[in-house]
Amino acid sequence: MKIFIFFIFTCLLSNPCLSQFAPQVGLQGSSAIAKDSNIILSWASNCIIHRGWIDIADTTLGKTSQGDSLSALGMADANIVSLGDGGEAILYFENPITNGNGFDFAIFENGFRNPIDSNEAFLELATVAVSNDGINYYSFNAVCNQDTLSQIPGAGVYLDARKINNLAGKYITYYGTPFDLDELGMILALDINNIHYIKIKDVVGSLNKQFCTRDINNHIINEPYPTPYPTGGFDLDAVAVIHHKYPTGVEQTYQSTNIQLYPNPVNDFLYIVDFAPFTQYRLFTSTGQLLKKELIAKCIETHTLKSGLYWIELESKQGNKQVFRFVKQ
Ligand SMILES: [Ca+2]
Ligand SMILES: [Ca+2]
Ligand SMILES: [Ca+2]
Repeated sequence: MKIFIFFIFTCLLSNPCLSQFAPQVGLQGSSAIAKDSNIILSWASNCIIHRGWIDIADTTLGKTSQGDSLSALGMADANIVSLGDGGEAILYFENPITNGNGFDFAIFENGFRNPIDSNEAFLELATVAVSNDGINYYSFNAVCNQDTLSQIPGAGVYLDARKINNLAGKYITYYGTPFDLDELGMILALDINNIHYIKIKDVVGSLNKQFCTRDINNHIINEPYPTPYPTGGFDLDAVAVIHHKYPTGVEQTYQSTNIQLYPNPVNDFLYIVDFAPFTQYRLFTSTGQLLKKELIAKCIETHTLKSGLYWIELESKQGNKQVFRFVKQ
C-alpha cells in the first residue's frame, strides 16, 4: 500500500500538467524581483542584439526594429528592445555572475496584468542560457504547461505565471524573472561561479511544428503568436545581477571622478591621488581573496604581490565604495 501511495505521489509530482510554479507579482509565493530590490548588486552594461523576424512564417516583413542594445542596459526602466521571432540578446558581464544563495540574476520584460484576473498577464517568453566563454551555452530547464488546444494570439489572451518556470518574461513590467545557477550545478563543463554571458532567446510561440519552441518536456510552448509588429517578440528591458564575483557595488555607491591610481601596470608602489572621501582600502586577488585591509595612504606597497590582476576597493567612513583594477607586473 505504501508503495502504491508512493507511486501515486510520484506520478502527481512528475506530471507536468499538475505542476504549479510561482504566481504573478503580488500574489503569495511569487518569485518576482522588484527593480528596486536591495538584493540587486548591478545591472547589465554590455549587450549585443541579434534581431528576429517580425513573423518567422513571413520573412518578407523583415525584422523587428523597436529599441536597440542600449535599451537593455542599466536599471529596468520599461525602455525595451524587441527581439522578434527567435531573436537573441547576448549580455556580457566583465565581473562574472556567481552562484550565491538563492537566485543569482533576474531578467526584466514588459508584460502587463489582465485587469480582471490578477493571476494572468500578457506575457512574451524567452529561453535563457549561460556561458563561461561566450561559445558553449547551457540552458535553464524551461517549462510551460500552457495547453496547446488553440494558438495564443498576439494580443488579448493572457497567461498564468503558475504554468511557467525558467522562462524570462514570466513577470510584468518592473519585475524580474529570477534564475538560480544552482540548477545548472550538475553540468561539469560549466563553472556556475564564473558566468560571463547570458543568452536570452525569444520563444517562437507558434503551434506550427515547423517553427515552434519546445520546453524541457518536449511540450510546445504556446505563447503570443504572431506578433507581426516592429515591437514583435520578447521585449528585453534589463538584466539584474544578484550575485557576482568581485566586490564591486560601484553602481549603487559613491563614484569620484578625481581619483587616480598609477602606474598601471604597477611594480613596487601604487600611488593614489585625490582619494578623499575614502579612508581605507581592501586589496583582493583576481579571484576575490582578501589580501589586506588598511588605511589609505598616497603610496601603497605592491612589491610583495605576485604578478597578476588585482582589485582594490576604496571605502569611506560612510561606507561608500569604489573599486579599481590594476595589474602587477
Ligand atoms: Ca544561486
Ligand atoms: Ca515570442
Ligand atoms: Ca531598459
